[in-house]
Amino acid sequence: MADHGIEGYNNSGVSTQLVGDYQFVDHEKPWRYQEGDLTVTRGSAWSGPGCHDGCGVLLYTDKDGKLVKCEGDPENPYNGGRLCVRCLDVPEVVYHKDRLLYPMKRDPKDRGKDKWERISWEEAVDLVVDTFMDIKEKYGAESVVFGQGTGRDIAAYITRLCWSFGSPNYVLFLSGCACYLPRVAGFAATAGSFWVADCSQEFADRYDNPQYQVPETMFVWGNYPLRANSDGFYGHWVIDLMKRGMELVVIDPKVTWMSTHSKLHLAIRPGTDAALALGFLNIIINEDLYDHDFVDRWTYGFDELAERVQEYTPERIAEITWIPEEKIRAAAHILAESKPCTMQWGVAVDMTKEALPASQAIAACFQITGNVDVPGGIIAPPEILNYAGGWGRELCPEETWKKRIGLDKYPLLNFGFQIAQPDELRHAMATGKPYKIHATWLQQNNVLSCMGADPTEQYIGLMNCDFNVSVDLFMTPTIMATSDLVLPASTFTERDGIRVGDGCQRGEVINKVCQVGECKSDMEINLMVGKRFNPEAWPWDNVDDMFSAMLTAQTPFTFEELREKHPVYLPFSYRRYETGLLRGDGQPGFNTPTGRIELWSTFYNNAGMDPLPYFEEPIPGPGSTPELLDEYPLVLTTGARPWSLFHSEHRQVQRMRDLKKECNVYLNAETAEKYGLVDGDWVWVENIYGRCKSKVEVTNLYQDPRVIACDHAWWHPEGDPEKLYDSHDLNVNNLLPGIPGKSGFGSNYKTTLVKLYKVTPEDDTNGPFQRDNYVGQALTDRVAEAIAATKNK
Ligand SMILES: Nc1nc2c(c(=O)[nH]1)N[C@H]1C(S)=C(S)[C@@H](COP(=O)(O)OP(=O)(O)OC[C@H]3O[C@@H](n4cnc5c(=O)[nH]c(N)nc54)[C@H](O)[C@@H]3O)O[C@H]1N2
Ligand SMILES: Nc1nc2c(c(=O)[nH]1)N[C@H]1C(S)=C(S)[C@@H](COP(=O)(O)OP(=O)(O)OC[C@H]3O[C@@H](n4cnc5c(=O)[nH]c(N)nc54)[C@H](O)[C@@H]3O)O[C@H]1N2
Ligand code: SF4
Ligand SMILES: [Mo]
Repeated sequence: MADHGIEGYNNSGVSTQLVGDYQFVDHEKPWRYQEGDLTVTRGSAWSGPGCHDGCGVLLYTDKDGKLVKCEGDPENPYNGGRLCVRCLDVPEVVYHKDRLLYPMKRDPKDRGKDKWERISWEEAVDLVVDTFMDIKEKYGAESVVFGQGTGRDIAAYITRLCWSFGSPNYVLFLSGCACYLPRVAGFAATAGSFWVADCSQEFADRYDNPQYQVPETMFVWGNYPLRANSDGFYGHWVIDLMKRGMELVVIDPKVTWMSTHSKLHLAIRPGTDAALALGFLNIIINEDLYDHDFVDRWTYGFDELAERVQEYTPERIAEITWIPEEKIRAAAHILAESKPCTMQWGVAVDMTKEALPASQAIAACFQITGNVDVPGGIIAPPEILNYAGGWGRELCPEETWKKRIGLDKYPLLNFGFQIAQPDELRHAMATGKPYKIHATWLQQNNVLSCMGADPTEQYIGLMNCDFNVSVDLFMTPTIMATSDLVLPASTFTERDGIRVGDGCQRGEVINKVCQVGECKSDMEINLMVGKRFNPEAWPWDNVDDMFSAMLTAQTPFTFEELREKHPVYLPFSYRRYETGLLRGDGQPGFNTPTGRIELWSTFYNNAGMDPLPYFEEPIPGPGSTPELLDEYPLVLTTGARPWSLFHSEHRQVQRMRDLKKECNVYLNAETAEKYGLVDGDWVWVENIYGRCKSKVEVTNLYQDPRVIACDHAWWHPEGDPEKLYDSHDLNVNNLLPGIPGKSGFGSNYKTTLVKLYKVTPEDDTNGPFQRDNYVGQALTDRVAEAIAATKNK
């Protein structure tokens, strides 16, 4: 991992140029050049394996075309030569013996058995096309689901495949879409677009740009940027800024490197972030610490917000969040008094049931203090290539579009969202209601081990399908359990590509330098299959032509031109709400109906939701179900990112596994002693929904004895395929019911109530997914029953 010890990124020495509106680095060498015996290719690392960033890389290949090393590109302003261990060691991933190398099919009656038959690409494509087209004819295109995982490089191509096939059911099987979308919605609802911390990432000359100003303070909220590098935000920018004088306030139940280097660490009770933000607003408004001029001129609904936050007094918020009142007050003052103050937030904000009002409340803290669209504040990135939300929505016929699963229950989905609601879709697949799902296409998604809440219901739904296709780099528990056909995908070193979404909107190119087995890139696969579904929607002869078409629709560059110029940046300026650059109609103001930041959201109001932010106690939890505390006394958070693993990936890669050996549950010494546990004990972590196995790590990082944490997405690639690599025992999502927030967005991935007990030889497995034992009906009933049962005790 690029470490905290190394020199901060300094742009001196990298010169930049402007062409038309675009700014780019003036490279001395071409995009591919020779260095001794090795060929060096400049490019980007945007997946696979997974990552949200796509740092600038130099890929070194030998005379046989073999990748020998991957280095950070010092001329790339994004990462300035730095790389994480997962990129530095990417040759081990590329040439790993467990890579899927060719298409394989299996008889559907052998699902769960390691009985695969190698087939040719022609046969594989015929099989997909014939089966999907047959299902479409018999049951309608909506009965085929297209699912992806997190923001690896697939959204544009899988949406186009889904919609050009005619299905409206494109999905991320993540309960309540509880990653990124709630935060996007929280900002979009109030300020018309997504906003991010300004770390100078919009300028090719970075911190040297004369317009830029270093923030006085950054709030790091439910995110650990050094490890996660999430959503196009390179974590080490935070350290670059700390070296330039910026201070931190960290809101995280865990002690981290950042929290120990912060001015203030608020060790919050998981799931109560909305309450904390509303508490900040209460203090900032009641103590008159907000920016009057900005609020008067540029916001809408301030009085209503001021009234709403009166119920969230600092005393009450201290009780809810388990943060001492004086720390809450101190943080609110830092937030309001730092000029500028910025905020980098993460998935912990999305991973509570009422995530939309949480995001809205946090956004408001930075909006009413005048930190919007100022240097070093929070900024809305201009979009170079706007395909991240999907490509080609018009290809799906209106009649079928109306059948998108979840629309009837969650009207918000109609307001700019183009996905199916994942929990409703999971229920539909298990129950056949409102209609039966017959086939799935899963690309970059190991749903049974990582993404899906309630993996048993997810499993039942997949098993109910006639035909499941997966596209992946490696065999996974999901593929072993449920797939009938698997297609082998390329890593970023084996493919061409362009970066089309997520955060900092620079134009980047991914360059192919090697070939492994018969692997093909996701883009090539989708182009091949898409052409057969709907030739008019996929008119290109090859992927480079497809990329050029995407580029020239929105920029002046072809793929070959971008290859040379990569990375390119759009011009960027501040206070665009004054200059009319934030709105399509060129008028000053924000991109909202009132032209102001809507603290009282007309958008939410129109969607039938509460227009103001609020807090609801997570269920189950100490605030909502205190009666469960006797049996389930511990608050559990899950899935804090480790350095070397990206979700369920990397466990077969020895170097990465050496850095993270097992699925751990983390407890402090007091808690461990109370339950008679020591380091290395295997325990069951159990709640009212289910249980999973984890290895105890006694740590002082969770200082509150009531709070513990567990890793997510675990399986043992070295384990028995027919026991699904222990996935069903190790998956903490067995404890997560998948009940979304009122809007259909948000879900409690990071908060529940559990107990711990030792694994014994007599009781050491959940067994396989239990189709027969599964209750099957909505899990809400199970919660109600479980709570009723404890009440009756
Ligand atoms: N190495 C690696 N990088 C990744 C990923 C990966 O799996 N591995 N996954 C990628 C993906 S898809 C995402 S969404 C991002 C997510 O990246 P982050 O947003 O950083 O998410 P986490 O690491 O899950 O959690 C961040 C911090 O929130 C804290 N936390 C836990 N519960 C709460 C809570 O209730 N409130 C608050 N305020 N804090 C809490 C955790 O202790 C942790 O330190 O990372 C991306 N990057
Ligand atoms: N308990 C708990 N669960 C969580 C979370 C948590 O914090 N706690 N975090 C959640 C979040 S935020 C997210 S976004 C989801 C993520 O969930 P997913 O994104 O579905 O992650 P994975 O399960 O790792 O599945 C990704 C699969 O894609 C494959 N892959 C990687 N790169 C490529 C590629 O380029 N092409 C192809 N075809 N395949 C590729 C990998 O080998 C892997 O099998 O997990 C969620 N799950
Ligand atoms: S953030 Fe890390 S893993 Fe992701 S592209 Fe950059 S170096 Fe690679
Ligand atoms: Mo995510």
